[in-house]
Amino acid sequence: MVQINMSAREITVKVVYYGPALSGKTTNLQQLHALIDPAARGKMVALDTTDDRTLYFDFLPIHFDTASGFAVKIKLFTVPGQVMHKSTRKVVLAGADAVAFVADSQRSAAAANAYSWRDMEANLRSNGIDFARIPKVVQFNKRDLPDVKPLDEIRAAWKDVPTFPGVAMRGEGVLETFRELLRLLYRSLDAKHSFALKFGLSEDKFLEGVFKHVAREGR
Ligand SMILES: Nc1nc2c(ncn2[C@@H]2O[C@H](COP(=O)(O)OP(=O)(O)O)[C@@H](O)[C@H]2O)c(=O)[nH]1
Ligand SMILES: [Mg+2]
Repeated sequence: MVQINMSAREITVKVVYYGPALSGKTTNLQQLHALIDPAARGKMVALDTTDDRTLYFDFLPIHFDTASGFAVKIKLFTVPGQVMHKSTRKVVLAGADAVAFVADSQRSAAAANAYSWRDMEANLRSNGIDFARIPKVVQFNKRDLPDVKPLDEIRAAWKDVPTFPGVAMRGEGVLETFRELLRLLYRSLDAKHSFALKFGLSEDKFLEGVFKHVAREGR
Protein backbone atom coordinates (compact mmCIF):
# COMPACT_ATOMS: atom_id res chain seq x y z
CA MET A 1 0.00 0.00 0.00
CA VAL A 2 1.41 3.34 -1.01
CA GLN A 3 2.33 5.42 2.05
CA ILE A 4 1.70 9.12 1.74
CA ASN A 5 3.16 11.22 4.53
CA MET A 6 2.01 14.79 4.05
CA SER A 7 4.00 16.28 6.93
CA ALA A 8 7.26 14.62 5.91
CA ARG A 9 6.31 15.18 2.25
CA GLU A 10 7.16 11.61 1.39
CA ILE A 11 5.52 9.08 -0.91
CA THR A 12 6.64 5.45 -0.60
CA VAL A 13 5.62 2.69 -3.00
CA LYS A 14 6.46 -0.99 -3.09
CA VAL A 15 7.22 -2.98 -6.24
CA VAL A 16 7.79 -6.74 -6.18
CA TYR A 17 9.57 -8.89 -8.76
CA TYR A 18 7.91 -12.30 -8.62
CA GLY A 19 8.45 -15.57 -10.47
CA PRO A 20 9.82 -19.10 -10.27
CA ALA A 21 13.28 -19.92 -8.92
CA LEU A 22 16.16 -18.87 -11.21
CA SER A 23 14.00 -16.98 -13.72
CA GLY A 24 16.17 -13.85 -13.38
CA LYS A 25 14.48 -11.68 -10.72
CA THR A 26 17.69 -10.90 -8.86
CA THR A 27 19.45 -10.24 -12.17
CA ASN A 28 16.78 -7.64 -13.06
CA LEU A 29 17.44 -5.78 -9.82
CA GLN A 30 21.20 -6.03 -10.26
CA GLN A 31 20.89 -4.54 -13.75
CA LEU A 32 18.68 -1.71 -12.49
CA HIS A 33 21.21 -1.10 -9.73
CA ALA A 34 23.97 -0.89 -12.34
CA LEU A 35 22.00 1.36 -14.72
CA ILE A 36 20.59 3.87 -12.25
CA ASP A 37 22.81 6.67 -11.05
CA PRO A 38 23.86 6.26 -7.39
CA ALA A 39 22.32 9.70 -6.74
CA ALA A 40 18.90 8.14 -7.29
CA ARG A 41 19.26 4.77 -5.63
CA GLY A 42 20.51 3.19 -2.45
CA LYS A 43 22.57 0.10 -1.93
CA MET A 44 21.23 -3.17 -3.19
CA VAL A 45 20.80 -5.78 -0.53
CA ALA A 46 21.01 -9.27 -2.00
CA LEU A 47 20.61 -12.23 0.28
CA ASP A 48 21.98 -15.26 -1.44
CA THR A 49 22.63 -18.75 -0.21
CA THR A 50 25.80 -20.54 -1.28
CA ASP A 51 24.06 -22.20 -4.21
CA ASP A 52 23.33 -18.74 -5.60
CA ARG A 53 19.62 -18.86 -4.87
CA THR A 54 17.83 -16.11 -3.00
CA LEU A 55 17.38 -16.98 0.65
CA TYR A 56 14.83 -14.38 1.68
CA PHE A 57 14.61 -11.47 -0.71
CA ASP A 58 16.63 -8.79 -2.49
CA PHE A 59 15.99 -5.12 -1.95
CA LEU A 60 16.81 -2.03 -4.01
CA PRO A 61 15.55 1.45 -3.04
CA ILE A 62 15.14 4.16 -5.71
CA HIS A 63 14.28 7.78 -4.92
CA PHE A 64 13.72 11.17 -6.53
CA ASP A 65 12.29 14.56 -5.56
CA THR A 66 9.32 16.17 -7.27
CA ALA A 67 9.23 19.82 -8.30
CA SER A 68 6.55 20.31 -5.63
CA GLY A 69 9.00 19.17 -2.97
CA PHE A 70 7.89 15.61 -2.33
CA ALA A 71 10.35 12.76 -1.96
CA VAL A 72 9.23 9.71 -3.93
CA LYS A 73 10.66 6.42 -2.71
CA ILE A 74 10.27 3.26 -4.76
CA LYS A 75 11.19 0.09 -2.91
CA LEU A 76 11.98 -2.87 -5.16
CA PHE A 77 11.88 -6.39 -3.78
CA THR A 78 12.33 -9.87 -5.21
CA VAL A 79 10.83 -13.02 -3.77
CA PRO A 80 12.63 -16.35 -3.40
CA GLY A 81 11.13 -18.62 -6.06
CA GLN A 82 11.75 -22.00 -4.45
CA VAL A 83 8.52 -23.77 -3.56
CA MET A 84 9.60 -24.16 0.08
CA HIS A 85 9.77 -20.38 0.65
CA LYS A 86 6.03 -19.88 0.27
CA SER A 87 5.56 -17.98 3.53
CA THR A 88 8.42 -15.59 2.70
CA ARG A 89 6.79 -14.81 -0.64
CA LYS A 90 3.54 -13.96 1.06
CA VAL A 91 5.28 -11.61 3.50
CA VAL A 92 7.24 -9.88 0.75
CA LEU A 93 4.04 -9.35 -1.28
CA ALA A 94 2.23 -7.68 1.61
CA GLY A 95 1.42 -4.09 0.70
CA ALA A 96 2.73 -4.42 -2.87
CA ASP A 97 1.62 -1.63 -5.22
CA ALA A 98 2.80 -3.33 -8.43
CA VAL A 99 4.32 -6.64 -9.53
CA ALA A 100 6.72 -7.60 -12.31
CA PHE A 101 6.47 -11.30 -13.04
CA VAL A 102 9.72 -12.69 -14.44
CA ALA A 103 9.08 -15.91 -16.37
CA ASP A 104 11.71 -18.26 -17.75
CA SER A 105 11.03 -18.47 -21.51
CA GLN A 106 12.30 -22.03 -21.88
CA ARG A 107 9.54 -24.48 -22.76
CA SER A 108 10.83 -26.73 -20.00
CA ALA A 109 9.97 -23.99 -17.48
CA ALA A 110 6.30 -23.65 -18.47
CA ALA A 111 4.98 -25.63 -15.49
CA ALA A 112 7.16 -23.71 -13.02
CA ASN A 113 5.98 -20.40 -14.49
CA ALA A 114 2.35 -21.44 -14.24
CA TYR A 115 2.76 -22.65 -10.67
CA SER A 116 4.43 -19.38 -9.67
CA TRP A 117 1.76 -17.26 -11.35
CA ARG A 118 -1.01 -19.07 -9.43
CA ASP A 119 1.05 -18.81 -6.26
CA MET A 120 1.37 -15.04 -6.80
CA GLU A 121 -2.36 -14.74 -7.34
CA ALA A 122 -3.12 -16.68 -4.13
CA ASN A 123 -0.57 -14.70 -2.11
CA LEU A 124 -1.88 -11.37 -3.36
CA ARG A 125 -5.42 -12.36 -2.47
CA SER A 126 -4.43 -13.56 0.98
CA ASN A 127 -2.80 -10.17 1.52
CA GLY A 128 -6.09 -8.52 0.60
CA ILE A 129 -4.73 -7.21 -2.70
CA ASP A 130 -7.00 -7.20 -5.75
CA PHE A 131 -5.22 -9.47 -8.23
CA ALA A 132 -7.23 -8.20 -11.19
CA ARG A 133 -6.40 -4.57 -10.49
CA ILE A 134 -2.84 -4.47 -9.20
CA PRO A 135 -0.52 -3.09 -11.91
CA LYS A 136 1.46 -5.96 -13.43
CA VAL A 137 3.75 -6.78 -16.32
CA VAL A 138 5.40 -10.02 -17.39
CA GLN A 139 8.97 -10.36 -18.60
CA PHE A 140 9.78 -13.47 -20.62
CA ASN A 141 13.43 -13.75 -19.74
CA LYS A 142 16.27 -15.92 -21.03
CA ARG A 143 15.46 -15.33 -24.71
CA ASP A 144 19.09 -16.23 -25.47
CA LEU A 145 18.56 -19.88 -24.61
CA PRO A 146 17.48 -22.62 -27.05
CA ASP A 147 13.92 -23.95 -27.08
CA VAL A 148 12.17 -20.86 -25.80
CA LYS A 149 8.48 -20.22 -26.33
CA PRO A 150 8.08 -18.06 -29.49
CA LEU A 151 7.07 -14.44 -28.89
CA ASP A 152 3.96 -14.62 -31.10
CA GLU A 153 2.74 -17.54 -28.99
CA ILE A 154 3.37 -15.53 -25.85
CA ARG A 155 1.62 -12.45 -27.17
CA ALA A 156 -1.39 -14.49 -28.28
CA ALA A 157 -1.67 -16.04 -24.82
CA TRP A 158 -1.25 -12.79 -22.88
CA LYS A 159 -3.81 -10.23 -23.92
CA ASP A 160 -4.49 -8.21 -20.78
CA VAL A 161 -1.00 -8.06 -19.29
CA PRO A 162 1.90 -6.31 -21.09
CA THR A 163 4.73 -8.73 -21.88
CA PHE A 164 8.39 -8.02 -22.61
CA PRO A 165 11.12 -10.27 -23.93
CA GLY A 166 14.29 -10.15 -21.88
CA VAL A 167 17.88 -11.25 -21.64
CA ALA A 168 18.28 -9.82 -18.16
CA MET A 169 21.83 -11.13 -17.90
CA ARG A 170 22.77 -8.65 -20.66
CA GLY A 171 20.41 -5.94 -19.45
CA GLU A 172 18.02 -6.47 -22.37
CA GLY A 173 14.36 -5.81 -21.58
CA VAL A 174 15.11 -4.77 -18.01
CA LEU A 175 14.38 -1.05 -18.42
CA GLU A 176 11.44 -1.65 -20.78
CA THR A 177 9.80 -3.94 -18.21
CA PHE A 178 10.43 -1.53 -15.35
CA ARG A 179 9.26 1.55 -17.27
CA GLU A 180 5.93 -0.01 -18.26
CA LEU A 181 5.37 -1.20 -14.70
CA LEU A 182 6.03 2.30 -13.35
CA ARG A 183 3.67 3.77 -15.95
CA LEU A 184 0.86 1.41 -14.88
CA LEU A 185 1.72 2.06 -11.24
CA TYR A 186 1.47 5.82 -11.75
CA ARG A 187 -1.93 5.45 -13.40
CA SER A 188 -3.25 3.33 -10.56
CA LEU A 189 -1.89 5.74 -7.91
CA ASP A 190 -3.26 8.75 -9.74
CA ALA A 191 -6.69 7.15 -10.02
CA LYS A 192 -6.77 6.42 -6.27
CA HIS A 193 -4.89 9.39 -4.83
CA SER A 194 -5.05 12.15 -7.48
CA PHE A 195 -1.28 12.38 -7.81
CA ALA A 196 -1.44 15.05 -10.50
CA LEU A 197 -3.74 17.23 -8.45
CA LYS A 198 -2.32 16.70 -4.97
CA PHE A 199 1.38 16.52 -5.71
CA GLY A 200 1.60 18.25 -9.08
CA LEU A 201 3.13 15.02 -10.33
CA SER A 202 2.24 14.03 -13.90
CA GLU A 203 2.89 10.61 -15.45
CA ASP A 204 5.76 12.04 -17.49
CA LYS A 205 7.36 13.66 -14.45
CA PHE A 206 6.98 10.45 -12.44
CA LEU A 207 8.76 8.41 -15.14
CA GLU A 208 11.32 11.13 -15.68
CA GLY A 209 12.05 11.16 -11.95
CA VAL A 210 13.48 7.67 -12.34
CA PHE A 211 14.65 7.57 -15.95
CA LYS A 212 16.60 10.80 -16.02
CA HIS A 213 18.97 8.93 -13.70
CA VAL A 214 19.41 6.00 -16.06
CA ALA A 215 22.85 5.82 -17.59
CA ARG A 216 22.09 4.26 -20.94
CA GLU A 217 18.44 4.37 -21.85
CA GLY A 218 17.01 2.25 -24.64
CA ARG A 219 19.37 -0.65 -24.38
N1 LIG B 1 20.97 -17.58 -20.14
C1 LIG B 1 20.48 -16.64 -19.34
N2 LIG B 1 20.70 -16.73 -18.02
C2 LIG B 1 20.20 -15.75 -17.24
C3 LIG B 1 19.46 -14.66 -17.75
N3 LIG B 1 19.10 -13.87 -16.73
C4 LIG B 1 19.60 -14.44 -15.61
N4 LIG B 1 20.28 -15.58 -15.91
C5 LIG B 1 20.99 -16.49 -15.02
O1 LIG B 1 20.05 -17.33 -14.37
C6 LIG B 1 20.48 -17.63 -13.04
C7 LIG B 1 19.40 -17.22 -12.05
O2 LIG B 1 19.23 -15.82 -12.09
P1 LIG B 1 18.70 -15.03 -10.81
O3 LIG B 1 18.55 -13.61 -11.20
O4 LIG B 1 19.53 -15.34 -9.63
O5 LIG B 1 17.26 -15.72 -10.65
P2 LIG B 1 16.17 -15.56 -9.51
O6 LIG B 1 16.15 -16.84 -8.75
O7 LIG B 1 14.90 -15.34 -10.24
O8 LIG B 1 16.55 -14.38 -8.65
C8 LIG B 1 21.77 -16.86 -12.84
O9 LIG B 1 22.84 -17.74 -13.08
C9 LIG B 1 21.70 -15.77 -13.89
O10 LIG B 1 22.97 -15.33 -14.31
C10 LIG B 1 19.24 -14.59 -19.17
O11 LIG B 1 18.60 -13.71 -19.72
N5 LIG B 1 19.77 -15.63 -19.90
MG1 LIG C 1 16.87 -14.29 -6.63
